[in-house]
Parts: sequence; C-alpha cells; structure tokens
Amino acid sequence: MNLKAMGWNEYFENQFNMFKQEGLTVGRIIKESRHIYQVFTEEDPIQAKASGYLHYTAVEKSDYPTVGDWVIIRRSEDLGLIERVLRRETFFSRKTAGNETEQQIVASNIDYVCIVAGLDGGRNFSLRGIERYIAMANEGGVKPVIVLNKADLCADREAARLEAETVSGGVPLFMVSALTGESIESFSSAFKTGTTLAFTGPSGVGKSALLNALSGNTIQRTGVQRESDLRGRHTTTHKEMFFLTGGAMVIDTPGMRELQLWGSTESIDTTFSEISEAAGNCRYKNCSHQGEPGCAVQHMLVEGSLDIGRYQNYLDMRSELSYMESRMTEKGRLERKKKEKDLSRRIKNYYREK
Ligand SMILES: Nc1nc2c(ncn2[C@@H]2O[C@H](COP(=O)(O)OP(=O)(O)OP(=O)(O)O)[C@@H](O)[C@H]2O)c(=O)[nH]1
Ligand SMILES: [Mg+2]
Ligand SMILES: [Zn+2]
Repeated sequence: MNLKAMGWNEYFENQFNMFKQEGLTVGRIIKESRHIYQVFTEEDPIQAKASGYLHYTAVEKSDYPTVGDWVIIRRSEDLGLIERVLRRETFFSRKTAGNETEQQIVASNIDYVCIVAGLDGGRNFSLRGIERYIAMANEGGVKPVIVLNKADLCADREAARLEAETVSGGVPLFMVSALTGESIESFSSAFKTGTTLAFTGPSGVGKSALLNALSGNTIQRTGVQRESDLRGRHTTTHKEMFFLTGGAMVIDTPGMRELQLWGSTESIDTTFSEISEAAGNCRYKNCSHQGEPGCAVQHMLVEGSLDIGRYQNYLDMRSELSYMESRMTEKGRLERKKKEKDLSRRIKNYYREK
C-alpha cells in the first residue's frame, strides 16, 4: 500500500532517513494482539514483535508500539522485529486504569478524535464526558470532532445539538445514524485520503456500527445493549485500524468505563478557554476561583454566563491533573534515588574488585 495513503509525511520521512541505508523497512501498526503486531508496509502486511533493543530501551509502557504508530522493522524469515517506534506526531492517551501513574497511548498519529455519543436517552450523551475527551484530544495535539450517533432515536435533535454546542467550543459536530445511514455520507466526505480518525467514547454508543456504516460492510462486530440501563457490553475488545474505501483510516477502540486524565493542566485551559480567559481578570493572580473576592470566574457563575456543571467539571479535572502531576514528581524523585543508589553500589563494587 502507498505510504502517503496511510498517512506518511515529512515528519516521519525525516526520522526514517537514517534507517533507510540499513535496509530496514517502515510500516504502520494496524493491530496488536498478545504482543504480536500487524504492520502494513508499502509491499505487504507483515507480523512483527518488539526487538531486544526495543525491550532494552523502553522505560515506560508508552515506549512500546501501539496502533497507529510508524515503526522500523527488520524483516526475518518468520516474525519481523520492530527496532524503533518513530516519534509520534500526535496521540490520544489516558492514564492507565488502576493506581499506577502511567500513560496509556490509545491511538497514535491521528488527525481527528471522534468523540462518539449516543442519543438514545441513556447515559451515553454526557456533556461532562465530552469535556474530558476534548481535553485529552487537546493534550495530544489531535483535533476533536463530536459525533452524535443514533439520531434516529432522538425526539428533539435541535435540543441535543444545542446542548452539545455548549461544550464543543466550536469543534465540528455531526449528527448521524449508523442504523439508517443518515448523514453518513456527509460525515465520510469530510475526511480526505490519508487522514486517520480514532473513534472513542463509552461502550454501546455505536462506534463499531458507525465504522460499518462508513465502510458499507460489516467489518466489526457490534453489540447489543442491556435494556436495564442502556449501557453497552464492551463488544469491541481490541483496537484496530481499518481502511475506508473513501481513503481515510479509522481506528476503532473499545469503549472505556472511564476516561482517566493524563497530561498537563494546560489542556484544561484550552478546553475551558472562556474560563481561563476570565481568570486573567481575577483580583488575585493565584485565584482558585473558589470563593476569593474579586473572582471573575465566579462572577460568570452569578451572571449566568457559565454553567455550574461545567464549572464543577473544570475544577474536578484541574485537581485530577494536578494530583497526577504531583504523583509524577514523586515518582521521578524515587526513580532518581534508585539510580543514585545503583550508581554508588556499582562504584563500591568497582573498588572492591580492584
Ligand atoms: N437505533 C440505533 N442503534 C444503533 C445505532 N448505532 C449503533 N446502534 C446499536 O447500538 C448497539 C451498540 O453498537 P456498537 O457499535 O457495538 O457500540 P460500540 O460503541 O462499538 O461499543 P463497544 O465496542 O462496546 O465500545 C448495537 O446494538 C447497535 O446496533 C444507531 O445509529 N441507531
Ligand atoms: Mg465497538
Ligand atoms: Zn478567580
């Protein structure tokens, strides 16, 4: 397959130059299962695993390849070896589930994160949730797009659109139905050849159904919903990249129970730009917007120009991220301490051996 059609550009070309002479191949990861990666190259699809070098140099989980990555491969008789992961141009990530403070790259080198919501009256259309996804898209340098699916089940579409627009910050918004095919055409024609989209959002909103509608084929299995709470059943279990006939690529991902934030508080400021702008007018520079006199953000609340739910989400997300930042600093401190200990032990051994 033509590399350009797979999203290849100068950013990656520059990184690949030094490996070209060595006779190594470049390819893009479309799928991973049990540490075996499916890679599309210019010639043929190949299977590969991480090389010894990659294992040796990887420090964090995020140093390992993921779907969407461009990788350098050494071909061999059976499994190819992934020697390097080219620097990611963009990514969509979250904090790994559980107590670990580690970044999990959901998908990389994507142009758009499609935040899919379901207009079926369940919990699948959450403004607070959309705000979280937008912040994470901003964090990884990806453009967010809001997709309101299941329009066929929505009684008042205009109300739903207006509601979504209160948090969209002007990003593109599509209202579609994967079931009836409504507006699927205009959605698909908005993305040209070589662009990569990642579908994300809770389980059951219709991410895989949307992919099928776009491709005009059943390429992904779709699930049934539990009637009791209209929640999905986690039908998709692995992320995978698909090529649409129109020329764009879609990475379908499993629905997440919760999107735990990863990154810096800066992405929050971009997402809640009206709040960060107002914050410039607060009386105190370090205003926390939680009761200080002369607070411009609280003034917006009183005035009614800022929704209380949005304000609360802003505070929550900010504190979630600053807690994470402090955990990272602590983690960094412990790692440095461990390295110093290792070093002094090595020096001691060195003198002992002499
Ligand atoms: N009425 C209606 N149902 C839809 C639409 N899109 C999807 N569905 C149904 O919603 C259910 C869930 O769809 P999936 O595509 O499996 O949802 P998903 O987001 O991929 O879920 P996970 O893979 O679990 O993350 C299925 O029963 C679909 O048939 C739609 O536009 N209208
Ligand atoms: Mg799915
Ligand atoms: Zn303030």
